[in-house]
Amino acid sequence: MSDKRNIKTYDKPAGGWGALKSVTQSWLQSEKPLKNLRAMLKTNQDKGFDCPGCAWGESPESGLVKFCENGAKAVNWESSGRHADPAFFSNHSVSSLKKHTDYWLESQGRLTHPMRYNAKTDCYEPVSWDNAFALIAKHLNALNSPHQAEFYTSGRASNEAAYLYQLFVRAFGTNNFPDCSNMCHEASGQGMKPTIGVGKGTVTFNDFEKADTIFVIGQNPGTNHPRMLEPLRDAVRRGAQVICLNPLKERGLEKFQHPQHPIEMLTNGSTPTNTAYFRPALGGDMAVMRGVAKWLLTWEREATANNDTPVFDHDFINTHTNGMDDYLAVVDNTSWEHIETQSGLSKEDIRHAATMYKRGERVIMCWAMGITQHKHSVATVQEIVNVQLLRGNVGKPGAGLSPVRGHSNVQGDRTVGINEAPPKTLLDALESKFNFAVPRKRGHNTVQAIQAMERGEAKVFIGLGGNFAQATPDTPRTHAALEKCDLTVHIATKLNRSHLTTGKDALILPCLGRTEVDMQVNGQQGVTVEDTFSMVHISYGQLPPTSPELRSEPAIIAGIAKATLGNTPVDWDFLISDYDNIRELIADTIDGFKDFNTKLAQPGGFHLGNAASERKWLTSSGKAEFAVNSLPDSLLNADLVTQGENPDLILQTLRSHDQYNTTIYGMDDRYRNVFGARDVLFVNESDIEKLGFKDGDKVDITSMWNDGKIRQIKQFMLVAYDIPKGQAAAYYPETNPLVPLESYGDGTFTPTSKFIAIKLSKSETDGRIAVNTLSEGHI
Ligand SMILES: Nc1nc2c(c(=O)[nH]1)N[C@H]1C(S)=C(S)[C@@H](COP(=O)(O)OP(=O)(O)OC[C@H]3O[C@@H](n4cnc5c(=O)[nH]c(N)nc54)[C@H](O)[C@@H]3O)O[C@H]1N2
Ligand SMILES: Nc1nc2c(c(=O)[nH]1)N[C@H]1C(S)=C(S)[C@@H](COP(=O)(O)OP(=O)(O)OC[C@H]3O[C@@H](n4cnc5c(=O)[nH]c(N)nc54)[C@H](O)[C@@H]3O)O[C@H]1N2
Ligand SMILES: [Mo]
Repeated sequence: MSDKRNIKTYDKPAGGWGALKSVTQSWLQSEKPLKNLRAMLKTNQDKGFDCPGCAWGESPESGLVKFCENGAKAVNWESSGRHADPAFFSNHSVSSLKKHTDYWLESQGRLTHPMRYNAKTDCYEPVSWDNAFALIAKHLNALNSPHQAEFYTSGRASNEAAYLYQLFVRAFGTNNFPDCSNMCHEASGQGMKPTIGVGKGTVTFNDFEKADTIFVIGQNPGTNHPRMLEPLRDAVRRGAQVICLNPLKERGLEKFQHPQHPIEMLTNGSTPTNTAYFRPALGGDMAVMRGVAKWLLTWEREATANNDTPVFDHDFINTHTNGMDDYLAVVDNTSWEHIETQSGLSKEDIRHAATMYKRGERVIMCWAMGITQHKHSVATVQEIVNVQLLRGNVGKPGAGLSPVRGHSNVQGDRTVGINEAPPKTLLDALESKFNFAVPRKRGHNTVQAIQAMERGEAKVFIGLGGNFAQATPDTPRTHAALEKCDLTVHIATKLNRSHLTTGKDALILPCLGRTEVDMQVNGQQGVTVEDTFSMVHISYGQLPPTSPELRSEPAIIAGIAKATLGNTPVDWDFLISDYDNIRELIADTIDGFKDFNTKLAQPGGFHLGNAASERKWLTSSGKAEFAVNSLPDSLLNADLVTQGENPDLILQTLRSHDQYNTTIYGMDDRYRNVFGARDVLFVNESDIEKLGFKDGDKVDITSMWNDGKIRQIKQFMLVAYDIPKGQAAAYYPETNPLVPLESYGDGTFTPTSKFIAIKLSKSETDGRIAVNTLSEGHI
């Protein structure tokens, strides 16, 4: 039976009335509409709080309303009036909670009390903070080696919390810092560091106003960075070019109408934000960029022959770069046939993109998960860098590289030391300041942490925020790995599935959210975050805490540290009595934070500095390096190629408009015309037919890998969609059971969430499954 329920047309532009309606709904559902409205108006304002949504930076102009639809959802979600309190936990055993969807779990509201799992009753029961800390200390101190514990961080933790956490963990003795960045922009840092000397974006907000050309590659800002649409739209208005590379025609990039521009709303008009839209194959962007370089080289040679203006920026190349000739040799050696097959674009399409690129004098290239979650992501990032270097588009106003970060402080967390492979300079600085033997051994990233728990080597898991069990690949394996632990601890705001994948002992430690007032001995505290443009600013919570039992993240970390290590290497209580004390330590040990507390007084915060943006290259040669990488022969796993196995489709996993990573706000994806469902698989109509199915059929999806394991999710509805042939798309995290743990990026260990080879089969029973049993149905 074909079931086309609720898949209807949404032809309105991004933003606009739809966004306003959605914001209103999230307000009302929060059950605290008036209080939250007051908080909303403080979002991203001076003396207000930093939006717990994405990492996009602010316009330096004040007075603008600086929240967006999805920021409003994030705020309302955090400041929910509902409570998952001790009574809730005594009514629901862990086994019974596991039967609910991720959406239902978080909808139960804010966690209010520290809770300890009791295996006998299969329930979480209240525990005092002191007993919780003592239990953690007992487990940690019983380990044979500090490397048997894993300390996860999600990207919402403030600089102060993250710094205290890394200090505690390193004083305990390990660099085991798996973090969400390992699954996110790892490839951006690893691609840029050896080439331009810094692992962060080189542009600031103001550069967007000066650019004449902006590339948006593998990113869906309409949903994930809505405030980015505004500078894109402004750019188009002043005649700049915006060039999108995305296999899907994402609504926010196609049309855009801003809810704060009433005239546009009334006329339902919209300004197109893209001037060209290219739809490459999944993983095809390196080939696209190689093709762009090939055209530039062709034109450069023609220009030389005809004595025309050169295409390359020779002054820049001669003064600032190294290795161009070797790079141009691989460009020459890459065939157009190879480029066309792998990119999914024709030589002519790429000529179009290259022409637009060449026309720009100041070009910014932005990218996100469509670039970083592939096997060859580092090489792809480096190819973007190469193309930018050829025309001197790094380190001048209006030009540069912009990996647009995800979580609101994921970049800051790395800056202050959440890093399993820390630079020597950081470790040396810590060692000289604190006088303890800092661990030098490289720690575990996310994939290695799961493998260590699976092997039984890692026995304690502590999560500072996030939802490790759902965000990570190979879901059943990851769950089993977590459940093998002696102790799992989650510092969290809301209940999620990670809390239900319990070790023998398990704790949930509820913390204050970014929106809440944080009172310590010396009064109300602010915390700092770093946005995607390396701007650091302070954030003050506005709402009263959800429960008097809540503690701040720094206070919880200090509590764990003191119970485990005593008052070494620092006086933990003193540090949290006033977060200025923590910031003093950051100022002394982390680059760019000199006079931290003083600088925070500047409205809008301060910039951490970026050497590459000043054309200072912190590489071993002292110059920007062209990277010489060959285009992969095939993007498919080599063993599958050898065995001659052909997938039905290549799947990318992505976010709907109604979710924040594993937090599901609702079951709609307005811009993609899906309402009331997440168990859908977007496929090109002709592929549906070719594979012998009909639009609306239910299918089981199996991924292909080389280890003989069967990874399958069931009962997904086929949706005929405007997607290139051979591709499929479906929502994360439901699709994570399909991603093999060993399928990760070269050098990055980032799961290849945007390139999964799959086969489809008709589901046995074809009836509609209840939406609220979704997650369980698939695992
Ligand atoms: N509201 C909201 N905001 C968020 C988040 C959220 O979940 N909800 N998450 C936050 C986080 S942590 C992050 S990292 C960011 C994520 O921000 P995005 O990277 O925008 O997130 P995805 O939904 O994964 O979208 C990937 C985009 O890349 C395209 N794509 C996929 N594969 C390829 C490819 O091979 N090549 C090209 N050119 N394009 C490709 C997809 O079609 C899609 O448009 O957003 C942050 N902001
Ligand atoms: N298949 C697939 N998998 C992916 C991705 C993908 O595109 N496809 N994307 C990857 C990416 S880019 C990322 S960043 C990761 C995200 O991975 P995570 O960062 O681990 O996941 P989130 O869903 O952001 O975490 C949500 C939980 O954080 C807690 N939380 C919220 N606010 C706070 C707070 O202020 N403090 C604390 N302590 N806890 C809080 C809540 O309890 C909530 O349930 O997922 C990755 N996984
Ligand atoms: Mo992310």
